[in-house]
Amino acid sequence: MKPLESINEKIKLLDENQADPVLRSIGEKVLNRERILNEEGLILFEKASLSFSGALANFVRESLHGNKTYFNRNFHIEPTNVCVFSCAFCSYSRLYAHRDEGWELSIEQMMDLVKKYDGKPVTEVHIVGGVHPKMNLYFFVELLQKIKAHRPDLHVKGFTAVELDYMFRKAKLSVAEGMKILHEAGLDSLPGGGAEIFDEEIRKQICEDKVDAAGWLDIHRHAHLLGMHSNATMLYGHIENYAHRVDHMDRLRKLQDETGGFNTFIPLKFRNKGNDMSHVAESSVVEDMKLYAVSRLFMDNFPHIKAYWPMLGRQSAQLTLSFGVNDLDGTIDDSTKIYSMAGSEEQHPSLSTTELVALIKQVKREPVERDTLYREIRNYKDMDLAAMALSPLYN
Ligand code: V47
Ligand code: SF4
Repeated sequence: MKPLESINEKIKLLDENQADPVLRSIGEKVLNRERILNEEGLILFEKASLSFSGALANFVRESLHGNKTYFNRNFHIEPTNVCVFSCAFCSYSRLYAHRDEGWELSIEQMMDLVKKYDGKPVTEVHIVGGVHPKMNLYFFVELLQKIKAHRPDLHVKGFTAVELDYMFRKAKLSVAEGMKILHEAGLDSLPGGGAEIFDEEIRKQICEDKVDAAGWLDIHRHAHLLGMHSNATMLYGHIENYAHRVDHMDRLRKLQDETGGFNTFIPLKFRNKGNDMSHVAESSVVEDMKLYAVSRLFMDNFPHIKAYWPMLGRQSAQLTLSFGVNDLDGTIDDSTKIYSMAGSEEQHPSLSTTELVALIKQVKREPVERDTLYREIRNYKDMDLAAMALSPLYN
């Protein structure tokens, strides 16, 4: 069979009803592993059936990772929810004037959290919180040094670009200088938070006063220049439209072309409880799956697409594994409040290794434990769930 005929056959298999020539040409590009343009991303959002985008996204996902679905064993530290900013979608933060309603952990308290995991097989701590006016760069340098002195092999993924931008400006340091200091103190990689939606008009309405798109991208660029990896998020399903999503992904794709430093793209579903945007309805499961599929198709230079189960709920997270997603983040151990406070169905997000492996096996994928940099630690494909459930190693 000639290559084009074979592609047409594949598209026919993807969706018998999909006769639209523009969609067919996008499908051909994807099957040939060619980059799709911004306007083609928009067409996928606007015109494609869920089955068409989903099947194509699954093709890309399986070409890159086969059946493997990654997860890690991790916990969070949220140093504080006191924040100088007041993003309209945030249910978690409290202004400094109301800090009695929130929490402010000392270094000793955070080290006690780290020590709680002594002897346990976690590989990553994710540090993220509000932007506290008094927790400065040197406070976090001390924390990082103490974590590394206590447990050198624990990967520290910490601080959104929003927290870093504030820390560096307050310390009167350039991004390059500030990043180097934190990296030398023990910061291994950056999480993807704070990106929200890059479009300036939308940003003005949902998070006006924090770091802008150019600043967010510049911080990640500097991290990549130091050899650090990072993730990127997109807060979706609120007042943005499809074009804003495509623009957001395009800016990330361009930086990734430049540096190659991003590991994972993480779409975060807007949850509407207890914040100033509670009047905005949450997106439907169909819209969620469509977004994951289009993300996989558009972000062709991002190796991984992650569904963050504490935000999405574990059932939707399982579904995403058929729509382009190949990573579910981690065990979490009920150590984050950002999503439960915003109304996620996961009010105490915690999954044992056995439970995570079972979730992945239920949808016939292959569970693979990874470290933060996606080095494989263990493949659970042939592990017996009943035996795992009885072992303290996995519960
Ligand atoms: O930037 C806050 C989001 C992010 C809400 O890099 C909300 O591995 C939905 O970025 N509805 C912080 N989302 C968390 C984050 C993250 C999470 C997990 C893994 C990684 C990673 C990064 O949480 C914020 C914001 O976009 N957020 N409030 C809300 N109501
Ligand atoms: Fe502060 Fe982050 Fe909440 Fe914005 S999203 S108010 S920066 S904690």
